[in-house]
Amino acid sequence: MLSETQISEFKRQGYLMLPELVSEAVRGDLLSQLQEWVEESRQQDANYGFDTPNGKARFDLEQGHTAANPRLRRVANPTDISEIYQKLLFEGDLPEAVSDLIGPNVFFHHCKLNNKFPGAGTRVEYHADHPFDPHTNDDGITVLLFLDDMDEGNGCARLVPGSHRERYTHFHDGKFIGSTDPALFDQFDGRADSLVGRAGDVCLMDIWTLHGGGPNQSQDRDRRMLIADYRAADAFAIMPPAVPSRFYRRIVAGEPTHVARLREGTMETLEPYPDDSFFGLQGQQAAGEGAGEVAQ
Ligand SMILES: O=C(O)CCC(=O)C(=O)O
Repeated sequence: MLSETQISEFKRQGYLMLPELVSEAVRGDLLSQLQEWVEESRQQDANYGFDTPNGKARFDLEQGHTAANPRLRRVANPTDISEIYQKLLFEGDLPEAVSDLIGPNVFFHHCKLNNKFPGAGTRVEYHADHPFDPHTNDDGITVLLFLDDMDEGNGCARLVPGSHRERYTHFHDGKFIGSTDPALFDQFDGRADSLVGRAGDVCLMDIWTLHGGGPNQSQDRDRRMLIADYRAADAFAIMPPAVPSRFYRRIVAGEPTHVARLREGTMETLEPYPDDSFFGLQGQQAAGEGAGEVAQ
């Protein structure tokens, strides 16, 4: 599906844009499902939905969430509760494009839906994805599907080209903090590309590429993005998945294997962290958490 030129571009910059990959009809179905979850969230006042494989909350609410002003900022593994998401992520163009980059045998690792609603204060601090889920090798892709038009005004992601060839610790004082050292954020901002695009576009990102992004400062523009993590079938986790899906290790291209491929070198490993929220781990409180309280 991908040309040699596209594959070279991916290898050079650590990401590749595929414009207009997902149709308006499919996007409409994904968004209607999200809207149902937003409506349901009106009845909640703290993170909820603990029917997940590790008992952490599926639905993450930003501080300030109320019934009148719902602030559902993230849904972990929408695939686990919606067939629309399964169909898109397990069949067709997305697994095919991923296998063009990391080889014929690919498994689905997990996914999440990030909802930066207008006025959302939530940011994403610079991090790579592999340190959250280290495996025996690094052949993995994160797919970013734009569900809305995105630019800096509504908090598009920022990707640091070339950073997939660099390594930065995600630990501070011996603790996994879910981001690189905050002292480096300005430097990364100076190097980053703003991931500007239209609804339906897809970005394929190397799991070592540093990425982050600011809040949605617009008054009326949603910024909803589906994020899915895929790995080569011969990559085996060296710790349990951070956001486990009930479809974890489902083969979406090629064949399964029981033979792990190892890469040389070193890698940071982490204990499963207690936060149920990615944003909590990065130091941003969820609804129901008191001011000044440290997320555990
Ligand atoms: O929503 C975004 O802009 C990126 C989020 C991200 O990197 C994540 O949730 O892991």
